[in-house]
Amino acid sequence: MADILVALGANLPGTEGGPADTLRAALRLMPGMGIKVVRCAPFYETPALARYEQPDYVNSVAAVETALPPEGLLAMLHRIEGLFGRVRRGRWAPRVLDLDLIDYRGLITPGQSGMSGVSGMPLALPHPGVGERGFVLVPLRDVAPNWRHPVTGEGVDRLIARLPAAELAEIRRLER
Ligand code: A4P
Ligand code: MG
Repeated sequence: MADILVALGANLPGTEGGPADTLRAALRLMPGMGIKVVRCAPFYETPALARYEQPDYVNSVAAVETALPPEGLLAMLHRIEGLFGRVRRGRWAPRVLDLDLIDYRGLITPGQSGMSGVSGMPLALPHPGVGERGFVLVPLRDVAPNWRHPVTGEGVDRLIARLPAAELAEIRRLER
């Protein structure tokens, strides 16, 4: 059962090369940090959802298993981001690596409807906005086709069907 989901995103080159190289390197690192990658979706190139012009993202979603509790897992994900030189420059700024905890066994935290964009914000689960973002939902469906939004109960297919066709058309699967 794929019940812990981590979204990966990158849109700046880093020490490993381009965004796809960074994502691959991050996935390789996880097992050594107590995060077993059970399955990973293909990589997708997606236009940046941003307030200003920035490079396209490479996005994916991994189903993982871990003994870490949710806060411990998020802290570990932040550590991995740090290893790749992630600098927090503000909400929606371009980044070398973004690892978001999308769902942890259906857990719903009180602040989940709020925005997470402030550094040091408490854990928000499910990740705010997951239900409306093609760049998360499309790879999420690859690894967890039966996933339902923990708050609304809507299935991933239905959430994707609601997205604008123009947005979906711009999510391009990359060869690995
Ligand atoms: N935080 C709380 N809950 C969580 C959680 N479940 N997962 C806190 C991850 N982080 C969580 O995160 C901000 C704060 O949220 C941290 O203190 C963390 O502890 P951040 O990664 O520093 O900031 P952010 O990612 O810029 O903010 P935010 O609001 O999480 O943005 P998103 O939602 O991650 O969006 N366009 C495309 N095409 N693809 C993308 O991947 N990503 C973003 C970032 C914007 N546009 C994009 C993409
Ligand atoms: Mg993030």
